[in-house]
Amino acid sequence: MDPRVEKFMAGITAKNPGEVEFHQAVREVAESLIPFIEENPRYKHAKILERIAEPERIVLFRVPWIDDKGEIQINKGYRIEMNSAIGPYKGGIRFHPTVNLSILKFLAFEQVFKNSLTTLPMGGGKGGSDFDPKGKTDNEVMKFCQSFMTELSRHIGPETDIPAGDIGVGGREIGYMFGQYKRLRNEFTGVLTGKGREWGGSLIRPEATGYGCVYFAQAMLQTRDDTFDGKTVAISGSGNVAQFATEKATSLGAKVVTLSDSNGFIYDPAGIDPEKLEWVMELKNIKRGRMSEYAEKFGVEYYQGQRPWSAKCDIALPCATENEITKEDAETLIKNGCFVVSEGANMPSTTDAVEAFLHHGILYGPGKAANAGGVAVSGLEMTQNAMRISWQREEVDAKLQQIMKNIHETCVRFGQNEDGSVNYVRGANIGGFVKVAEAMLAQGAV
Ligand code: NDP
Ligand code: 2IT
Repeated sequence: MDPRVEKFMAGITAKNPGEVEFHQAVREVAESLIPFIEENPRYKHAKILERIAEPERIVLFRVPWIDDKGEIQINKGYRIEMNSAIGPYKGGIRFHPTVNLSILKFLAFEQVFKNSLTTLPMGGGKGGSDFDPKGKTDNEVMKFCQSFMTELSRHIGPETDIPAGDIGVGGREIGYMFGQYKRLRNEFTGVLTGKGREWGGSLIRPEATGYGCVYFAQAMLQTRDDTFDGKTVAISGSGNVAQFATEKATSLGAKVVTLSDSNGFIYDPAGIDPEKLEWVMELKNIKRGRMSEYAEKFGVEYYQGQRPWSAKCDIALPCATENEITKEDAETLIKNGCFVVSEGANMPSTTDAVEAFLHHGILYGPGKAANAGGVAVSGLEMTQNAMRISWQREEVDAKLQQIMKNIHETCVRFGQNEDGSVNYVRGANIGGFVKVAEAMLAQGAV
């Protein structure tokens, strides 16, 4: 235990009582950064880390809407505008019943470092609502999105704050929110990313997070002269990130044996091939069904109420949600021979799970590096919108691959240990920090 970290964290805990996920995310970063800041007193005197841990602005609002029965429903709406030192606030919107201030602040905090790592000019933000899209009709989702955007539209804009998707927010929700923003402001602008292809969206944005997470794992494997070919992969989740991570890993010759949702996981020893994946995409994106139906359809095992980490694998790609890999899960993965973990989700590993990965020399890519492909292509969508052009699929994919390689190199530059191994946690935290810190120094005490 580093007493300097403990002192810093005591301040964070006192200022932000009860926000356990936020404390967890800040502590992980502080552990990497405080020794680095001690060596660079300019950052210390300017209290850069203390400032980064305090959102520039938080907007909290009521979201009233009318359900299909004519009953009024009330949800909470949030936007955390965390840091704008290197560009306008940028980050997703999450609709999930567990959404609260602590979760959104942890996500916004992570986003600041992640966006910096992409090399693109984007500050950090995050937003959302405790609205649960599950079981709602399209009409109800539209009514909710319109009400949510009615208030949010006052606080965002293509030069100010550009939201995108996250858990529970995909193409459908972005469409309803974009339509309402345009109607209120009478402006057709790139105020949201993840838009449809026909109205300003970028090719590869739907694929970007999952593909990017696999590209990052590929770069880590390359440091050991290894590839995805012939590997067994366990993936959690079955939403946007999990689907495209499955697609890319399979196309590189790996066998993906698990997918999950909040009810349980499926284990398919033959692998989730492209045909089965297409079925999953239809199940999840159109029918909005459950993974248990996969087990019935393809005659494989379904593990109710469990997460996929007991499945034997070489590579684990957590793509569902925060704290979904506990210390016990991490130990099980390691015992079963898993040696690569690349995080598609944000903070999916608990603090002691991360410690276990680092202790055992696992190639461990933390979310802020490994899942940065999504926001990176969002940045490319903003560029295309500003230029009023659209790039071809191959062009965007090539840029995404280059960005993930660059992020990997940054992690190596700042995270290499004396024995040549790489601590990607330290590398990502310091690599993401430097650009933001320099910009904050240049801009004075704001
Ligand atoms: P989706 O809503 O498309 O899918 C989420 C998946 O995770 C679903 O299978 C869902 O199951 C499962 N899940 C969600 N919450 C829980 C929970 N509390 N417990 C167990 N399973 C859960 O979201 P995305 O795929 O977009 O996001 C997945 C992760 O990736 C999140 O951590 C997100 O922050 C992160 N991320 C997303 C990016 C993007 O571009 N979309 C970019 C970078 C990171 P169910 O259907 O049962 O809820
Ligand atoms: O966590 C994330 O990086 C996202 N949900 C994507 C953010 C974005 O602005 O594309």
